[in-house]
Amino acid sequence: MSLAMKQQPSEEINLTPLSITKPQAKLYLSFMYVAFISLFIGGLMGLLQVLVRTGDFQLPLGIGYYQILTLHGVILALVLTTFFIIGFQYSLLGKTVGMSDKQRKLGWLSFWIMTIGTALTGTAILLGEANVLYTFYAPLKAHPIFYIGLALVVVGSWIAAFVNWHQVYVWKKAHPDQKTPLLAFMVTINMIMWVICSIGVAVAVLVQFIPWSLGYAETINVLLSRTLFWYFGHPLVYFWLLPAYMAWYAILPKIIGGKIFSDSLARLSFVLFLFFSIPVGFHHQLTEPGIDPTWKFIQVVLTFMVIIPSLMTAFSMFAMFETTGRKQGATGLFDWFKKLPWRDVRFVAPFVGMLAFIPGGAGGIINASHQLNTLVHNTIWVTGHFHLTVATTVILTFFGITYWLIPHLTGRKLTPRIHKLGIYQTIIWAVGMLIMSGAMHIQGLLGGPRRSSFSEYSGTEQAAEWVGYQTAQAVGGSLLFIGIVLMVYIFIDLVAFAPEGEEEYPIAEEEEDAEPTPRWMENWKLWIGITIALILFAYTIPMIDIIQNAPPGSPPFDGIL
Ligand code: HAS
Repeated sequence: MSLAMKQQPSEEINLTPLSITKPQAKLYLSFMYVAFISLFIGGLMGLLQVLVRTGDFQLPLGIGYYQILTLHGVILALVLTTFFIIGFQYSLLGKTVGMSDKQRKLGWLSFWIMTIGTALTGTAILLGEANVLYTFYAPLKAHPIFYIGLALVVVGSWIAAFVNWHQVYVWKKAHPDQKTPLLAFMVTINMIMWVICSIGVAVAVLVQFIPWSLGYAETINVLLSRTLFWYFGHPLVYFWLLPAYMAWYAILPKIIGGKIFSDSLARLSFVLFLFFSIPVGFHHQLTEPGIDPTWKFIQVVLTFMVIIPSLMTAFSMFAMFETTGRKQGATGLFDWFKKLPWRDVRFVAPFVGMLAFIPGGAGGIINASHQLNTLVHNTIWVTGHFHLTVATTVILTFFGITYWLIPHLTGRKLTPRIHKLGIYQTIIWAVGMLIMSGAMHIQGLLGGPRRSSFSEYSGTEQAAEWVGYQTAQAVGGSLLFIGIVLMVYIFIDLVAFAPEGEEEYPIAEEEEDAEPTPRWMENWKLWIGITIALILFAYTIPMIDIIQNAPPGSPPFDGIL
């Protein structure tokens, strides 16, 4: 019997709905500290990369390009995101369903395990012992500490997932007749998706990479390791996206003075993400030999299914903006647009993120189309795609959250000065990304490879064509670094220097006359059952094939220089 089931409701459970205590705030903030330190380190590496790729800058002190590229990818894509998300989600649950002292202590355990893991992985990279990039594709081999550190980050995040589910479970026990608050429902889904998908990378790391890097296994099944990675890697991108969607669906309406457009639609889109995020990893391996084309085709079809909940989200956002504007007196077809709070950085930053997702999402649809993928795969177009999606849509939404979450947790005010600085920060980010990501997309279409340092490729004409775009990327990347410095300054101000006061934790409500959300929306057994069935359908036969008909395994390559 679980802990919660043994407890009596209410008194012993120590629910703290709708208020965040100081010890809780300390836990949530700790995750944010790691996230913002990561932002600075990762951003600095990004700046160095774009400078190297102009051909006019050399890294000092024998530092290798692939060393900083690995640090950039790991620290931004894996560490910054995971820490921000877990800290944010803890705060969402603390606010909507409450957090007991026991849960908070387990929250600290998750924090420390993740932090130790990050330190180990970071050390391996800094020592030049793990030049394997964030996807750590075999047969590139890193020091075992790199993989052990990553495994610890995953284990810490699982503890966070179990704490989150326990928080919701305890609340549900105490409120059996009420629907789970929307944000708590969304966190539950995101963590179910995360745990199911990260089992793939955990198996790859524990069963394949660690024994191989320690020398216990001579060779590695390369295709199996990549397949397990992408079983994890695609849902990973939705693990980043869904917290941004949480803010779009359930927080932005409050900021713009509106209501949630549809609670049921929001929940349904999250359930669809759970179904279709995982059985689609092959769309990252479309050019990979050794996977039967039928199964690639099936996973491409499933990939097109995962576009639907994003289209539902786009519809929902337009509807929410329009209804809010009309309630505030807008008339005509597009007047509501003018009613949006254009001076409120808590709105502007995520809104620019949404705008970026229009080309970012369209690029994803291009990537997923098998024939077009052959044109863009392994080119820097893909890098352009993910700088629009994760590094703009997601990160600008996270910045938007930072403007109210941090002062709420530290008991300070978002001053007009910081507010204005935030608007400049958003503009700088948008312009920098437009230049950098735009140049990456074009250079990719001209054949420019991704994951590569500056090279003249023995003076070929085609490579000479790319240099102008690489210079443009350096201009955009430098603007982005200025954006990072501004954001870190804003963060420090909100943590330690802004005047004391109260900042709202904005959680939107439903319309008074909203249709009730159907009870079957919380049929967890059904949702998890369908998810597992889809995964088994999409992966069982190709996995057996990959294992049974594997070519000889590969001995390790000790990283790239
Ligand atoms: Fe992707 C590669 C396909 C979304 C991240 N993607 C990557 C990689 C990353 C990444 C990191 O099929 C590189 C991995 C690596 O290192 O190799 N991606 C897709 C598809 C989608 C998609 C189909 N990706 C994302 C998101 C990411 C992300 C989200 C991060 C957060 N991606 C691919 C494929 C590859 C790939 C292939 C492999 C390429 C290769 O060959 O290597 C879809 O989910 C996209 C659906 C999105 C939409 C947009 C909806 C728009 C919305 C905004 C509405 C705006 C409003 C504003 C309301 C259909 C919701 C109002 C505006 C007014 C004007 C008022």
